[in-house]
Amino acid sequence: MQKIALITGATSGIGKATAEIFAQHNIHIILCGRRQERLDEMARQLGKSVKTLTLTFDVRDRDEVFKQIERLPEAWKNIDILVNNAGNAHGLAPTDKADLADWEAMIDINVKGLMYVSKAVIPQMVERKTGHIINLGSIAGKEVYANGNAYCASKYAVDALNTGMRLDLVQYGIKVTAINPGLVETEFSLVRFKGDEEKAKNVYKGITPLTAADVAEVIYFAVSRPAHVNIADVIVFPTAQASATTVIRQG
Ligand code: NDP
Ligand code: 8X3
Repeated sequence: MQKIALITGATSGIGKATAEIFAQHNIHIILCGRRQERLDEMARQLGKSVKTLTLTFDVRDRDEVFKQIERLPEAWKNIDILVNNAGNAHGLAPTDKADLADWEAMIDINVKGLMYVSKAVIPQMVERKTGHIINLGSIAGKEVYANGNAYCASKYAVDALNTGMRLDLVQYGIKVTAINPGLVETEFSLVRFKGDEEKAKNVYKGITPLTAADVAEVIYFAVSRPAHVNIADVIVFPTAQASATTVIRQG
């Protein structure tokens, strides 16, 4: 039977690459994000090989999240794989200078948004006693670094939610996996630095960062294990990185 995956943040970076690799392996996909045009284009591309459906919502909008997931057509209701990927860093500033609105955005999107989507999707997995939830954490959810403050807090929360989900849902045969990447070149740094391309580029200067496809391959590896195997928690670094702040740059 063909599986159905719901991927949040499918318009860019890791979510987009995950949708692409899932499509290559014949998994039907519910593509979620805020940028409708990008979702439409992805649905057009991936729709050549698998069935796709797009849902446009901001994960911060609790009512909209529940409304759209509850209203899924019958054929799409049984979601086998949930990829909780939507999220970003907003700002990189010390605690005393950081913008409180940025802090709120990261908690609202990375933590509360992930909670809303999970609570909307999990009941049918519990009822069917099957499912796989992939939570995108980060090395920032394993180590706090200077100026990382609220982004790290949001990813530590994802780490705790991931473990909590695994403990609570194991009785239903639901797999829960955390994928925790280090430096991946996507739109992530552009968002963190509010569109400043120079600053975004500097994050990856002198190293070969991970690509979104590198991370997507790890996600696909996790979802393609046999029924009795759960990849619980993975850290993925570029070779030049050994911790959140230990990065060997050339030149
Ligand atoms: P991108 O900026 O490339 O992608 C972020 C995705 O999240 C976009 O598809 C965006 O879609 C979606 N998104 C952001 N805010 C919202 C929102 N409010 N509602 C709905 N969707 C939203 O970044 P990445 O692909 O790098 O990031 C994906 C995940 O991986 C994040 O959780 C990030 O924290 C994590 N991560 C990234 C790392 C990196 O170095 N890049 C390292 C470790 C973890 P749209 O704008 O269309 O809504
Ligand atoms: C993204 C990786 O190092 O910018 O989660 O926090 S880092």
